[in-house]
Amino acid sequence: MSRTSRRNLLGALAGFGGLAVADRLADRYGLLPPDAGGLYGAGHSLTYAAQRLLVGDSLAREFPRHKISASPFSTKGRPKTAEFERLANNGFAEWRVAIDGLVARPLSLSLAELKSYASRSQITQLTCEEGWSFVAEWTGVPLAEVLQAAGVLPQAKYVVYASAQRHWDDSIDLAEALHPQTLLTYGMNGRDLPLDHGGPVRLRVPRQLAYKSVKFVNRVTVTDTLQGHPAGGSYAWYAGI
Ligand SMILES: Nc1nc2c(c(=O)[nH]1)N[C@H]1C(S)=C(S)[C@@H](COP(=O)(O)O)O[C@H]1N2
Ligand SMILES: [Mo]
Repeated sequence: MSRTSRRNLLGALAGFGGLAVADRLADRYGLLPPDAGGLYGAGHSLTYAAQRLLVGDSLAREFPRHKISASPFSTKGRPKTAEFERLANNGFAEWRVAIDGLVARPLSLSLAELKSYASRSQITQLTCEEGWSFVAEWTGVPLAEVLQAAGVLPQAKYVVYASAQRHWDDSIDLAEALHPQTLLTYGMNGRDLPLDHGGPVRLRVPRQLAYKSVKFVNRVTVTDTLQGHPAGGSYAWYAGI
């Protein structure tokens, strides 16, 4: 988008403030999230368009070490399957994260293989939509590194990620997937990622609300559509903070 059209769009968003206007502009500039339309569509579109334009590629806030929360909250549930128990009892030695879909070289990564990529640690806040939050140090491999190794095909638009826990599969757009702070995490506060916080592998998406940071991730699929894929269940698909 040119500088002028960007300014015009921002002016329109600020000046009219109407959801219908924002919706039309978002549509015109290709900024409609996949859950646009329906009862809550206009509101979601406004958030997505406004955030994508105003925030762009900005970084989620990172905190100094002394801000790390002493007792982080957790929603605690874990996959209730025999397969998950089996993998856990074996120290997740057989856990795999598949990278597939619109990639040149599909991958199936063990924890050891994930850890062989250059890691990044960042101290960020995990913010639940219900109003609580905590700060922790997260360690993992930038999803961008893994996607690059797999070779993302040019028609890619979204990344769908699956959890070993039912009902938590979700998706993000490619920009968020390639953002340097979006990590496939396997460590928290200097130790292995605890099961309560989604171990052995959790996708941390620190620029969005906590429900986008899906725990027990075992598959990442690159797509050009979200048709037929779950997109956040009853939550808004785009959860920028
Ligand atoms: N697989 C899975 N991922 C999940 C959830 C879950 O229940 N299962 N809860 C989400 C929500 S709503 C929140 S607030 C955070 C909670 O993360 P925590 O348990 O590390 O505090 O995980 C998110 N990711
Ligand atoms: Mo949450």
